[in-house]
Amino acid sequence: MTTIEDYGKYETAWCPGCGNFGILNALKQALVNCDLPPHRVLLVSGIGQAAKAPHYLRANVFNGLHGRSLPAAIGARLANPELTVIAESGDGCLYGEGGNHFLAALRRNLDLTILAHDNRVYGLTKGQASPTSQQGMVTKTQPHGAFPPPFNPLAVAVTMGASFVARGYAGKLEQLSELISKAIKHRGTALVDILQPCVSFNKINTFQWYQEHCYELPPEHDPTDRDQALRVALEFGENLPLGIIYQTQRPLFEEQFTPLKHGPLARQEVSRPKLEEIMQQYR
Ligand SMILES: Cc1ncc(C[n+]2csc(CCOP(=O)(O)OP(=O)(O)O)c2C)c(N)n1
Ligand code: SF4
Repeated sequence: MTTIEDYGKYETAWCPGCGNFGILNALKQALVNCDLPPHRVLLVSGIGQAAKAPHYLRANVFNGLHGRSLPAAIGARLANPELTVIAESGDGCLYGEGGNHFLAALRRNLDLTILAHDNRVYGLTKGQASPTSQQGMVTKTQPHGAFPPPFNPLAVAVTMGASFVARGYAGKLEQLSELISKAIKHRGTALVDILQPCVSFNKINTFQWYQEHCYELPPEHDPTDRDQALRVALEFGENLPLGIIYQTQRPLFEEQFTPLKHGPLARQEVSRPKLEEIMQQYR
């Protein structure tokens, strides 16, 4: 049986009080709830404060370029579908630099989990506005306030045909670890956008602000109803719903990827003579 100790305990480089701590603890708890031993888990991230999260868990880790967690996660999942693959990204990394990978991943529907640490700011580079920053937010690089309206990740995910779309909050640990467990168990690409205070650079969306503006989706909400899900996802201002917004089942990309019919790529024999033959065509 997997225990929380299996995932280790490490010193972090985050500011005291950062919302990332809650996400890290919720993820560990979810992995234990799913009884997943660390050697079966791969955490993939890009660059940022959120992207450091995999460094603080004892599991397989790939830390790549800013915005590029998803291409690496998709490649790893295709090479070895026996791994549970979790991509962790900041809102800048996932929705800004990695925006196109985000759209492609939702359409493809591989079996992977995406955790967006959404602090609505570029934390690592000291507080510039990110795609999800509130309109009008004043920063050192946006002294007159960020003017574009914020990117709504959940509405985009529902309209792109994502098969699991949820919102959690770093200050509600139990609910968050339950959402992450459900996302991991879901067969398909699961997005959990996690509202995360950045105590150093986001002075608008604080723990208190989220406490006042988040509400739990009522039991009447039917996550299989796409129209209802879209209406809920479009609530993206003063009231922010928490919970599973949309869930459906559709074919996995892996199941349609012909080479995997012979088992995981990681276990398939490479024919050196055949490879040589192919290489000759390009010489
Ligand atoms: C292609 C590229 N552009 C910009 C940077 C500089 N950079 C590093 S981290 C970062 C912001 C990270 O913000 P976010 O992804 O929201 O994560 P957070 O630090 O807030 O968790 C930026 C702009 C980079 N490393 N690579
Ligand atoms: S700058 Fe913000 S996101 Fe980064 S560690 Fe500090 S509080 Fe957390």
